[in-house]
Amino acid sequence: MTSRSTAPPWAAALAGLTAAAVAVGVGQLASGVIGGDSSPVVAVGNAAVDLSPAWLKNWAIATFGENDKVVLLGGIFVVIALLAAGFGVLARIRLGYGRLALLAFGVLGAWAAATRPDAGMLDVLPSLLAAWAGASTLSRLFRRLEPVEEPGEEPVENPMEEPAEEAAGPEPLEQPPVMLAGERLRTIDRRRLFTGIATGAGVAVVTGAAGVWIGDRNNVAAERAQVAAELPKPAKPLPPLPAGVDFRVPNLSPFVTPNHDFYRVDTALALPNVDPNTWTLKIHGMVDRPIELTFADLLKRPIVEADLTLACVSNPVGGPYVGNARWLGVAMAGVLREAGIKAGADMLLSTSADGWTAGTPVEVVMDGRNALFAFAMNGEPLPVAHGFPVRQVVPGLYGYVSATKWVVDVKLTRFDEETAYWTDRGWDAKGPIKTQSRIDTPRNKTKPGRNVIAGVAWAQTKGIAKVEVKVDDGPWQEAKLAEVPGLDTWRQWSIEVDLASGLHNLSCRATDETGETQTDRGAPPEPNGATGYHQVLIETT
Ligand SMILES: Nc1nc2c(c(=O)[nH]1)N[C@H]1C(S)=C(S)[C@@H](COP(=O)(O)O)O[C@H]1N2
Ligand SMILES: [Mo]
Repeated sequence: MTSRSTAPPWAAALAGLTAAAVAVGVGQLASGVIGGDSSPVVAVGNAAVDLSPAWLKNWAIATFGENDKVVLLGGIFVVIALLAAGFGVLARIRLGYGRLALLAFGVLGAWAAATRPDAGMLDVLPSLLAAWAGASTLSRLFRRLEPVEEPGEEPVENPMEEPAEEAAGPEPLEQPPVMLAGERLRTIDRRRLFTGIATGAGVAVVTGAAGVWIGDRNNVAAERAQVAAELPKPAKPLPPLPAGVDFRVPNLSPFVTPNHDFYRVDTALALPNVDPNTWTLKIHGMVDRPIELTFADLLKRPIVEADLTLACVSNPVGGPYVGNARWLGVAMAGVLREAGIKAGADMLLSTSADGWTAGTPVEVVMDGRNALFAFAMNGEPLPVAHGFPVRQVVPGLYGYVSATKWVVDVKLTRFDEETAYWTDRGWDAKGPIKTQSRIDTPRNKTKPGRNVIAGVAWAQTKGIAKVEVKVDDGPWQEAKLAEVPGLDTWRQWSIEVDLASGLHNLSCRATDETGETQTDRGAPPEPNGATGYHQVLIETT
C-alpha cells in the first residue's frame, strides 16, 4: 500500500502502539538470549542517563532517590508509547513513513547499545530485530485497516480470508461508514483490527516475559551462592562489635546497615552480572609491572576485615545516602605495591564492568587507611547491586571518587591527564568526606515531656569526638556517644530532653577528633558535598 490510508487516526495510533509493544517484546527476548545491556529499552535508558545534563541527573537523584531508575524507565515507556502512537498516525500518510520511523528508532536503540562501554558486537541485534518486528507488525495491522468497500467491490486484499463464494456476494456491512472516499462509502473492519491488535499484544507479552525469564537465567545468583559457600576468613578477624555500638533506640539507624537497607547510588539501569569465574582485575598504566588478577588470585591474598561507613556526595544534609557495613577485602595498597607505582602517578582511575569511572588520589589509597578491593559485606558476598564480585571501598572519600562497584580495571595515571565520570559532569576531582551529623528520631511528631533525640554522625578516618544538640534557641547540649570499633564508621549519639507541647526546631552538629566542628554554613551537595546543620521541625502533641 503506498497511498494515503483512510483509516481513522485512533485506529492508526493503536496500530502504532501495538507495533511498538511487539518491538519491545521481541527486543527483550533477543536481549534475554544475548545477555548484557543489549535490551533496546535499557540501552536507550542508559544512554539517556549518560547524555542527560548533570543538573538533570543531580535533580533526579535528589528528587527520586533510589527510585530514580524506576521513574526513568516509566518515563521511557511513556515516551515510547507517545512516539509509537505518533508513528501509527504518520503511517496513515504513507505506511513507509511509519515503518521508517520505527526502523529509525531501532537504529537509535542499536546505536545506544553499541556505544555502551561494555558493548559486544551482538548487542545491536535486539534493537534491529525489534525494529524489524515493529515495522512488520505495523504493515500487518495496516492491512487490516484497509477499507472494506461497499457491496459489489472485490475485497482489496487477503483473498485467503474471504471465501470465494462470499466475495461474489458479501453480506451488507454493519460497521458505520467512517469516511467518504470518492463516491463510495469505505469502512474499516473493526473486528479484524481488534483481533490483529490482540494478536500483537499477545506476541508482545509472551516475547517480553520470555525475554525477562531467559535474561534472569543469565544472572549470577548461582555464582554468588558459590562464593558464599567458600567465603575466605580474614587474616586478622576483627573482634565482634561491642554491644555499646548500638543504643537500640526505635527509629535510630542501626550501627550496621543490613545489606537490603543499604543505600544504592549508581548509573546502571540494568545491574551488571559479572561472573567471578571470568572476572579479572587489571592494574596497569604508570606501573613497573602491569598485573591481572583473577578472583581466585585475589582471594589468595591476605584478607582484611574492616568496619567502614560509605557516604554519597549527593547526600543532602540529613539525607539517607550513607550506610555502614563490615567489609571483607584485599588491601588496595598491597596490590598496587606489587605492580609498583611509578613516580608522578597521582591518580588511580578505576573502571567498572559497565564503563563507569572514578579517579582516586594515589596518596590517599597508599597512606595506610583500609582502602579495599572488597568482595563481601556483612558476612555475605557483595550483593549484585553493591558491586558483586568486587568493588572498591576507601574510608574518608565519597563514593563517586572511590567506591567503584563491579571494578575490573585500575589505571595508574595523573589528575592532569585524565578525568572520571562525575568530574566530567562538574563535581570536584577529589572528594574527601565532610564531617556530618543527622537526627534520625524524632522526625516530625512526638509527645510532650521527656524525649530521646538520637542520630548518627560521621567523619571517616578522623572519628567523631562530640555531638551537640540544640532545641529552639536553647544552648548547645552535649549528646551521649555510642561506642565505635574505629575511626572509619559513623557513631550513634543520643540525648534526653524535655519538650513542652508545640513546635520545636531541633538541630545537631558534630565535632571530629581533629577538633573541627562542622560548619553551619549551608551548601548543596554539588560540587563536593553538602554542609550545614541538620535541622528538624517537630510538633509535640
Ligand atoms: N560502577 C559504578 N560504581 C559506583 C557508582 C556507579 O554509578 N557505578 N556510583 C558510586 C557512588 S556515587 C556511590 S555513592 C557508591 C554507592 O555505593 P552503594 O550503591 O553500594 O551504596 O558507589 C559508587 N560506585
Ligand atoms: Mo555517590
